[in-house]
Amino acid sequence: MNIQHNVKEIASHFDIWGDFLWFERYGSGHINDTFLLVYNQAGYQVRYILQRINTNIFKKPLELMDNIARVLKHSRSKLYGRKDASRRALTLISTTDGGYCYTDENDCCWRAYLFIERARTYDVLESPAFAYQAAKAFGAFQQLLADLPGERLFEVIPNFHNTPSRLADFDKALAAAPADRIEAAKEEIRFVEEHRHMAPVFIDLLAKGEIPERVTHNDTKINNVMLDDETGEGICVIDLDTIMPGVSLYDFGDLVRTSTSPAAEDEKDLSKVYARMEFFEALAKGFLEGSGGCLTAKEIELMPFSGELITFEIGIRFLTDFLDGDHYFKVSRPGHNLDRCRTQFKLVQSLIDQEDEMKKIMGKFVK
Ligand code: ADP
Ligand code: GN1
Ligand code: MG
Repeated sequence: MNIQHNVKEIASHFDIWGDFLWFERYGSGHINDTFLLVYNQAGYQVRYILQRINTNIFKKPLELMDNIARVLKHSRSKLYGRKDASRRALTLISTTDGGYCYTDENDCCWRAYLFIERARTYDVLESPAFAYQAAKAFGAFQQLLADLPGERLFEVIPNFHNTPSRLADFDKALAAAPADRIEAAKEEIRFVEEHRHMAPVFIDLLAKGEIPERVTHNDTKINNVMLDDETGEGICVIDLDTIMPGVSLYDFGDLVRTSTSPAAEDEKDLSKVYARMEFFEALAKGFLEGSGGCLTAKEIELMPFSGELITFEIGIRFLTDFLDGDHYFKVSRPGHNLDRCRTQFKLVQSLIDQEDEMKKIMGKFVK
């Protein structure tokens, strides 16, 4: 879906001075629409990010923005006095009437951020050094959220990482799916059946109090952290829409899902999809260091399994959307969601096959 927006007019509702020069679509996210804005401010080109929040998915954008504002205020308090604070935490731009969200005449909700310069995101990683840096930043983010003051954050999408509930959605979609889609996905449907026992592991442990509920990011895919162009350091965690109460293992797992394979999430050649153990090692080291001792022994023990579980969960979500007619994730070709599902399940298998190796790697970090 490629909706045309009057971006310049929408941008005029934010507190940005200078002359609007141009804009372009930006990023490769599956949910929101992101634009880069460029202004002339006293002879300098200054950039901003403008985003349309997808309100089909995020039904309560004001509560969502309230979560983000609280987290950013907390980050800022920890960065107090640092010259580079505006590169280390997102900075929201107020609307001209003092809010954080502008609602246009089509009821679309918009927000704007300062653009973080001299840093970038990667969809696929080429070096374990980057995996280490990215995981360290997400680990530090986990630690930062551990003492977020105030009441429980708003649950932006209930059951977001409740794998059994994702499985139930899949069962419903399968029951209603057209025969041609079921036929196209028969191998993947079988994979779900063979692995459905994995689904409840984290939710059950959470219910039993064996792993804690925390404030978590919930979308720690590798292109949601900005790495510094010069040093490679993970300087800023972005894409904060899904911050809410959750399980930290899903955050570590999503790093495994999106960093260990050398192939894109929608790669058609499945021989290119497999988990690289040197990347797993870099991720584990970075996440443990970054989180600064805030994880429990049980959470650490389950880190190898976390990549398997979330990759299975996201594969189920892509498959569900395929069976359901592709309404949730943005797609740019027929069968796109099925291709994505296939890479996920190939990666799940590769991770399962190397679970002993992952456990051995963890032994290097814990006594
Ligand atoms: P989505 O929910 O669609 O994934 P993101 O918030 O992750 O949206 O933004 C999409 C991309 O835009 C990111 O991967 C990143 O490359 C870029 N981006 C987002 N916010 C900023 C920012 N403040 N500064 C620079 N680049 C950004
Ligand atoms: C979506 O917005 P983006 O592209 O960062 C999705 C995640 C999935 C991811 C799969 C709100 O993330 O949950 O893991 O696609 N976000 C939402 O790539 O559903
Ligand atoms: Mg993103």
